[in-house]
Amino acid sequence: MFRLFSSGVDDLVLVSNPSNGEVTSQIGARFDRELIYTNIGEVLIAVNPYKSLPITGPEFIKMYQNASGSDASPHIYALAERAYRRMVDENESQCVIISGESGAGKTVSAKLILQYVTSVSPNNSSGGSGGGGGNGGGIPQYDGGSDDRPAPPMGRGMGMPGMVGRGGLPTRGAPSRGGGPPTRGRGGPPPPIPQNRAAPPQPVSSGGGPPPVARGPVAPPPTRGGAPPRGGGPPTRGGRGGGPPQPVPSRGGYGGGGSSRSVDVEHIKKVILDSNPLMEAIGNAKTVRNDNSSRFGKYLEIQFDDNNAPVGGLISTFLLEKTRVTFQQKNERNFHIFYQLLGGLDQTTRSEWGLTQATDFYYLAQSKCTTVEDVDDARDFQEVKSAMETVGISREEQTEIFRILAAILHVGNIRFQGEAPASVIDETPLQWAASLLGCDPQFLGQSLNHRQIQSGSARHTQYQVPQNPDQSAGLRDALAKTLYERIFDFIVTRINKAMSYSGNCKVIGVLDIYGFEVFERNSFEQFCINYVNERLQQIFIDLTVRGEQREYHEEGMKWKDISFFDNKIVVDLIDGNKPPGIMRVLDDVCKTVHAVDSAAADIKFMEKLIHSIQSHPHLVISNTGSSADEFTIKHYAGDVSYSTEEFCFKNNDNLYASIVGCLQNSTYQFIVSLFPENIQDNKQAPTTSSFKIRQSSSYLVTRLSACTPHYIRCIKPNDKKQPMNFVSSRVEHQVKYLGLLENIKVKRSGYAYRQLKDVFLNRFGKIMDVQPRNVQEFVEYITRTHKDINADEFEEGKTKVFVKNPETIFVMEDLLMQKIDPIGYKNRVQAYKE
Ligand code: AD9
Ligand code: MG
Repeated sequence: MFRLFSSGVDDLVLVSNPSNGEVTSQIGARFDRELIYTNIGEVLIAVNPYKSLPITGPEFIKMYQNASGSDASPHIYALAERAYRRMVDENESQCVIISGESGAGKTVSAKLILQYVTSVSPNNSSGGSGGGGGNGGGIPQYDGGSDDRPAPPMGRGMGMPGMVGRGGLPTRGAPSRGGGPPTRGRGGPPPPIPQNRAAPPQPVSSGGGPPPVARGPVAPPPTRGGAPPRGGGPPTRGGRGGGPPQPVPSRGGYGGGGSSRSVDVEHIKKVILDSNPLMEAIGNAKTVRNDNSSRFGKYLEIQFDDNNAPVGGLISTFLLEKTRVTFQQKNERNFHIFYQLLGGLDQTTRSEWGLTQATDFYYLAQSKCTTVEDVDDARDFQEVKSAMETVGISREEQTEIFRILAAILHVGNIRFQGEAPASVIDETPLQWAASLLGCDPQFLGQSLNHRQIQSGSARHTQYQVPQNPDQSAGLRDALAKTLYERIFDFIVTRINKAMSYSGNCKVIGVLDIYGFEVFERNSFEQFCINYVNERLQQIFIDLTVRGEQREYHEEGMKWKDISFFDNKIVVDLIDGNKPPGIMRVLDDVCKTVHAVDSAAADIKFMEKLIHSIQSHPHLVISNTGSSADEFTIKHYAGDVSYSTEEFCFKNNDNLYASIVGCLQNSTYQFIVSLFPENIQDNKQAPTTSSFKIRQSSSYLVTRLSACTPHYIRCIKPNDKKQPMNFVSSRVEHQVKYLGLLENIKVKRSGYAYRQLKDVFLNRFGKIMDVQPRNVQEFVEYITRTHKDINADEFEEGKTKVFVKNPETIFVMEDLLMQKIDPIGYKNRVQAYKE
């Protein structure tokens, strides 16, 4: 069904009177014809159809691969083709920046880009590309080196807003087992892991540490799942030979010491594609906005060699929403992997690990939502396992990972009561958790109801401070979140290892970060996410609006700047140094106020904020009294009020020494290896979350700025996930805050076309019988012979010629065709008429 307004233009630059309403109408008109893609110059707008349209897949890839840039209708493949082609032709790194709100289609878009690029690129590397080091694409590399190259300057994601790069998870040598575990007289054997299970054979303990017998967590009493079978005895390390062969990624001569470095490109392509379901399992969740919402940001760089084949890749992640492990809103779910595990794990292992159904575990049950329409968790679990194999996570390691996930579920069921130190209401979950983590249950219990605090100027005095039930629950949740985060980091590191490449390369980066968020109640997480979005908006403005105007100035053109909202002022408000921005104030408070009392620290933060940033056009603090607990930032995308509750606690993101100490004494070497830090070393100043997020977004901005950018602006047409339903008011809001109008205006009143004078004359000069000597001669000729072309269409800068209207260029292209290929031109006109 058609709307009243026009059927919509391919490129919104052609809209003669652009307004937010008009732009929305144009996009809507196309959407009604199932045209979900529209251009603004080279920016692609993509509206989520919420239904599968027959516009993707191999046939379409072929079509776009063969179409030359200007012939192609707006499509995500056209954008992908442009990026790939430019990388090939100009030997330059490219990036695709995808933005839009939750559920707008960013992740789907990112996957389509990957699908396109992996499918059009060759399957063989150039081989023999020589040793590591440099890169041809002009992108800053932190190191051209090997797998254990240093992580990018962004910490290793210990905090909520961490960012993991390759090599992010340092591997630890021999664990320092300082002090030894507290031994109690209760040393029964740990719940044994049977050796001769049917499928899949899953030997444990991937090496290094002592077999888990030395200490004795008590076997959990049989509850729901029945008693864990006590057969078997402890797994022996020597027994590994009996396990399945470790899947070693076949990578040709890679790492084999040979001089030829031909890479198994097909394998790399498989890793790139398979890493998606794996990353989604551990990083995505059902939210009220999106059944498969990404709860972390992801920047994937695919590395290409001289043959333009993908020979490697690097994933950087950031802002993992780890609070989701312990808390979800109503009707949302925890990360997919938990449900996949419960649905897909074999029965024997389930009962061995005390796994029953989702509703039995508080971390999964609290939100009253455990299933997602049209999602088969059990089937997805198989896909995840196979993806793990692809990236070289062995069966043994898979078991280690799954066991920790099971432990997290039991941890969530631990409840406390009484005075400090709080006591555990029911020992069962504690014992399950302890046994699955290879810890002594009493030691684990102690780490939860006591907090280790360092004191004194050199912080060498340690106190065990008893915790009340609420505080103990906080420690319990910290344990769950930390474990989860370490698994997440481990998997990212392994994917990166499977894709690692150290030769010359240029990259195509794809950024899929979760968009601007406004909830009823916004906390520190939203504050960080929205900050990153402000930074991304800045790059967008810089490249599409400011950059464009800068070029006109540089060329000495007559040009009146279009006004646009430059959000630098908001970015400075958040991360500025002088005057101090909000994050700086927060960090100062976190440094000085002892974080024991988190509420007091939040009050102090608010006081300081009011004091240091008294008036700012983008900051509103309506209640400046002693009970002030909220501030509002006027973001580029709208106003957001943040509740300061727990700001300091979350910013500090302490790793509790007692918890780490407990896990470092695990009988499972795998767990020990996830906690390589030296908790006795107090010299290292703890970095705050906000510091890390500033650092990782700067890193991101640097990486992106070194590439030629391509933009996809995703739009969500309605809030009910309804297929093909376009709610104009919802779309108009997004059109507004995405700054599309400014983008169009600059493009329109700017120049649709620009080219170096020689190149321009070389091409269009052919329209004339005698090659023109300069631009002026050409303009005189063309305006004399073609009355509909005006002289003010053209402007000469210092080095380039600019042409206002795209139509003028189309007319000139036509004239050129008529001149150089009259027969071909006639045929095309004929074909068009038919
Ligand atoms: V979030 O910020 O991670 O919560 P995204 O990533 O922007 O969000 P996503 O790509 O996950 O959204 O899209 C949400 C859902 O919309 C998908 O699961 C699909 O069901 C649906 N979708 C999105 N894009 C398309 C498309 N091009 N064609 C069909 C689509 N369905
Ligand atoms: Mg997403």
